[in-house]
Amino acid sequence: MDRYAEIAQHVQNGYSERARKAVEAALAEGCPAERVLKEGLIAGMEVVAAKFKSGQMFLPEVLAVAGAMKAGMELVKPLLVAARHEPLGKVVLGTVRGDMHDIGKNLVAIMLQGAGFDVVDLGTDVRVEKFIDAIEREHPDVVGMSALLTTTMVHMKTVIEALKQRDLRAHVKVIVGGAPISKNFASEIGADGYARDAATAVDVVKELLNSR
Ligand code: B1M
Repeated sequence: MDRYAEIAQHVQNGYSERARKAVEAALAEGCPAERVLKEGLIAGMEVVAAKFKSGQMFLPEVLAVAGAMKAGMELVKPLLVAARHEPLGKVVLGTVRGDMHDIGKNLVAIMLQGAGFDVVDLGTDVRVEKFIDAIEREHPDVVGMSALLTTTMVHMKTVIEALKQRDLRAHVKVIVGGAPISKNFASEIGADGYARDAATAVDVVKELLNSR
């Protein structure tokens, strides 16, 4: 088993300490941080997501997996961020109200930072007022919203409506993403962009900034 497969296996098993050590070893051996992230950590998480969906894994196991993913990501993140130069722009990012899922949103943050953007991460369960306050305070170029639940994705529209009411909509581009989100949904709620994964999110944010 190569290092990447080993990391993916520890993530799948929810072994935080082993995942952390395997990531540490891979980086010490010169494995690129991008490959450790994609072929190790994300690959492991993808297997778990499929198993959870089909009822082969349950919440307590998934929580352990999330911990292992986080342990690995903490080592990879500074390396991806260190490669950056002058900020390309500022992005305010958060998982919407009622939603605690942050693994995908954190990946988007890491990828954006790695690509050279300043990211203000508001965390999870972000209420509309918190998005608005951050936008008024930080003056970002883009606001990014993540949702993993069909019951919380509706809050994305609430934020966009609040931006209009505060006359902020023209000053900030909006990108949305997350497992239940589609391009159609993004257009319906009036977002400027949609990305199905973290790498695409970087491309979309760049396109949105170029289109201003
Ligand atoms: Co939850 N969960 N979960 N969960 N969970 C899902 C989302 C679910 C699809 C599983 C299922 O039943 N099949 C289901 C939602 C069903 C639905 O709404 N249709 C579900 C449920 C029901 C729940 C609970 C309600 C379960 C319960 O309590 N009974 C509960 C809700 C808690 C809450 O939020 N209020 C819950 C809890 C949890 C855990 C806490 C155990 C854990 C989250 C841990 C954490 O995030 N810190 C968890 C997890 C891990 C999952 C699954 C298994 C995996 C999600 C994940 O991290 N994927 C998930 C199943 C699935 O997605 N198939 C599931 C890996 C991650 C890299 O992908 O987040 O999709 P993802 O992000 C991708 C893209 O979507 C995109 O880029 C990312 C990277 O490529 N992306 C963006 C994401 N945000 C973006 C933003 C962008 C652009 C792209 O621009 C701004």
